[in-house]
Order: sequence, then structure tokens, then C-alpha cells
Amino acid sequence: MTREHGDVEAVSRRRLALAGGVAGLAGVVVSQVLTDLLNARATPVQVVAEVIIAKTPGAISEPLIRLVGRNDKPILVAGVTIAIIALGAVAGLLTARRRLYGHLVFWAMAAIALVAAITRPDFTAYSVLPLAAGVIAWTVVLDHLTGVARPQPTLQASRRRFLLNAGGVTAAALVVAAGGRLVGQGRRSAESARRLLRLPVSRGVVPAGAQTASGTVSWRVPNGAFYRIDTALVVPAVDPKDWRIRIHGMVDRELALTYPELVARQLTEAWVTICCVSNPVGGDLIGNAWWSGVRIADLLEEAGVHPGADAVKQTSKDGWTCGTPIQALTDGRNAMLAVAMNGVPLPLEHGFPVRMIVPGLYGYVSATKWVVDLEVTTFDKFSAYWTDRGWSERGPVKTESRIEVPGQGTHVKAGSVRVAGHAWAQHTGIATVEFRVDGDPWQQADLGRVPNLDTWVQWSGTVQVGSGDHTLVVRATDRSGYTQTAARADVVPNGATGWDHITFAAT
Ligand SMILES: Nc1nc2c(c(=O)[nH]1)N[C@H]1C(S)=C(S)[C@@H](COP(=O)(O)O)O[C@H]1N2
Ligand SMILES: [Mo]
Repeated sequence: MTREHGDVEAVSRRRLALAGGVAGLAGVVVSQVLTDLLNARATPVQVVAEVIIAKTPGAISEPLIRLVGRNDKPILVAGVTIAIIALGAVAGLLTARRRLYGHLVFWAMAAIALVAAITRPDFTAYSVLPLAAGVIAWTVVLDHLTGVARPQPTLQASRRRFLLNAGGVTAAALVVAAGGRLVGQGRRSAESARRLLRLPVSRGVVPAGAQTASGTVSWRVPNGAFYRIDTALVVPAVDPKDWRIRIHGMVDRELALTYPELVARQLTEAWVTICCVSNPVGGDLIGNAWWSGVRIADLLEEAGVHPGADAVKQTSKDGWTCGTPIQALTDGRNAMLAVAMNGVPLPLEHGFPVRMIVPGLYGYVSATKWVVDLEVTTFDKFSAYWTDRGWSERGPVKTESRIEVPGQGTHVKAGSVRVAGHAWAQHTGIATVEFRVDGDPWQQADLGRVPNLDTWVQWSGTVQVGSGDHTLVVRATDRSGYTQTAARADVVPNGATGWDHITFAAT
């Protein structure tokens, strides 16, 4: 072997090791960023560190922990990261023999992380996604950089090319990691501020007789099952200590409130069903909860609304806007700046720390989450997020009803069949619900009890069916005397109409 040849080999070995180390780092970063975006509890590296802590015998760990104090976890996380980069370097070197050998090192590390994750009590299949993304990053970066590391016609050019690539990937990884940390940090600090809050709110008691039907969605929808609609790719993380709301525009006195000032005011609590204008007939973009907050009418009264104002334009922390008629905010209904949902501070996804709730209007014209600004104005002076995209300026909820039992396409026993679901006409109230099987006459449903006009109502009944296929239809009549039209309208521009129907088979 000539001396020159030996130099080239040394150079390319160094490059392969560097390529592998950079690949290792890229995988760690990608898995960390995905963990933050998915709001998973811990990164794969953290999970491995936790398992190491759990499995280390006390005789060894205790003196160590005494030595490093409460920094044991961060130190271990850093150690695992360094180990991954070092093993990545080994993987890079092994690609000189065969590319597969390099990949095997990464797969072995992934297998360890997978086993560590599965042994954790909060394991879900979903929590494997960050790890899978990290493995893909490892593979792609390793193949790319080891490819670039191969000797080129001139030594100078190939050196420059390799260093540019390796440096570029490293810089990108560090920038992404820093960005990801920022996003994740905001979320974590908002979450912990939320956990520490003790609000003077109640959980709300489901009124006797409201939950009558069995097999339906529950009358009170738990926060974890509540539908979610918004334009936010990343949920805004707003710390209550940084939250302010400004009430301004056509008012005598501008108001500015901090979170403690808001929750120190008289709180109002109520059952309100909110729903999305995009809910198709029979759809599930609707939910009922016990909301606690401050009545907007009181705030507007204090600010002194100028005559002639007809709208309140709301802006959220993330720049989303909507407009609500002042009349709906001041006519005595429970329109509020809500701070709690079913007795706990709003979940981040549902607008923490403060959102609007207005009975009787679709969410896109009233239910601003992460709200920070209320401008008293007139409808002719502004347009809002969804009105700019073809939806109506005004969005009163349309009277609707939905079949939940039996399920679409299910099989039941011929004879008496229980039928049930929900109907709603927020702030108008449901008067009657009727259902009909096949071409038979309409039958009156039994209605659950409701505390006010602003919630959905459970309906139920019985139909007699012989064996064969059947169609069930439902329609509601509200307290204004309006019976749902059978005419089907699309959700655009101001909400769907039509009767919900399902087919089922009896044997
Ligand atoms: N900031 C903000 N608030 C928003 C939205 C949004 O996109 N951004 N979507 C609205 C729509 S269209 C609906 S239907 C409700 C849904 O509220 P939920 O996600 O708590 O069910 O929020 C409303 N508030
Ligand atoms: Mo919506």
C-alpha cells in the first residue's frame, strides 16, 4: 500500500465517521421536533433515559444522584444523545464494508428505543411516530452523506463538497431543534400554568332526565371527546400571565383586562351546545359542555357601546378573526368570555386561557378561541376570516336533529327497535322531534329534559319493524314553530339543512 493511498483511506474513514455522527444527530432532532408537534409526553431519547434510571440499581444510582443532584435526567439525556452520535459514527465507519452494516447499527438503536417505549405505562402506538421519523432521518442522512464522502476526482473538491454537506445538515438540524424547542417550551409552560390554576368554578351537574337514551353520545361531552375545529397548525400556547384582552372601538371607555382581573370578576356558568357551520346533516361537529366565564354584556356595558355599533370583531392570539352581532351579546343570553369547560380551565385546543361562547350562533361567527381583542364596530367596516372565504357574515344556528341509535348499516332484531339521538336549535329551543320508519306515519319522540334553550336535547322512541332493510328519518320542530325542511342544503355558506336518515337491517 502506498503512503498516498493510506492517506486517502484515512480521510475517507474520518468522513464516514463524521457522516454517521451527523446522521445520528439529525435523527435525534427530527424525533424531538415531532414529539413536540404531536404533543407526545416524551422524546425517544427521554424515554430511554427514563428506562435507564428506572432499571439502574439504587446502590449505583443513589450515590450518582447525590453527586449530580436534580440534574440526573438532563445529564442522562445528554449522555444518551452523545452515545447515539458516537454509535452513529461507528455506523458511518461500517458503511465502508457494507451500507447495510451502518443501517443495522441505527436499527439496533431504534429497537432499544422501541422496547423502552413499550415498557412505559403511557405507551400508545401513536407515540412510535417520533421514533419512526427519527429512523427515517438517520437512514436518509447516512446514505446521503456517506455517498458524498466517497473520494472524488480531486481531493480538494471532494473535501469541500463533503464539509459543505455535513455542515449544512448539522446547521439545519440545530436550527430545527432550536425552533422545535421554542414551540414545545411554549406549550409546556402554558400546560403547567394551566395545571396550577385554581379557578372558582363548578363542574356542572347534568340535569336529571337530560341523559335518557342509551347508546347515544353522552349529553355532556367530555373535553377529550369534544370536536375541535380551528385553523391553527400549532395550537397557540398562551401563558395566562401574558394574556391581556382589549375592548375598544366604538366605546366610551376602552377596557384592558389581565387574566387575574378577568377571573376576579363575577363568573357566570351555563350549559351551552356549540356547533360548527361545517357540520353536515348527521355529522358530529357539535358538542355540549358546562362553561364558566364572564358575561360579555357586563363588559360591554362598562365600556359604554356607542349607538350605531352593530358588531364585535374578535381577534385571536394567532390572528384569526370573526364578527358577532352586538345584539346576540347583549340580549340577555349567556354570551361569555369563557375560562373553564366542564369545570376545568379550557384545554389548550379549546382556547386556553380565554375564548368566546355565544349560544345560538355557529362557532365561526362567535366562538373565538385564544381571544385577545374585542373591537366594537359595524359590520360594514370589516370582514372576517371565514367571510373572506365565501361564508355568510351572520351565522345563526339552524334547527337540526341527528340519529345515533341504531347505527348506520347495523343489524338489529326484528320487532321493537329502540331509536334515539340528539336535536338542537340553540337559543330557540326544541319543541318536538318526530321519526318515521320507511313510509309509515311520523311518530313523536320522547324528549330528555334540558336546563335552558341553549343545549341539545336527547330524543328516543321505538319502531316496529319486520325482517328486511329499513330507512329511519328524523326531523325536529323548534319553539318558534319551524319544522326542519327536507330540502338538502350544503354547509356553505351558512349551514346544512335536510333530514338525517339511516338504513339498517332487521332479522
Ligand atoms: N382562534 C380561532 N378560534 C376559533 C376558530 C379558529 O379557527 N381559530 N374556529 C372556530 C370554529 S369554525 C368553531 S366551529 C369553533 C370550534 O370550537 P372547538 O374547537 O372548541 O370545538 O371554534 C371557533 N373558534
Ligand atoms: Mo366551525
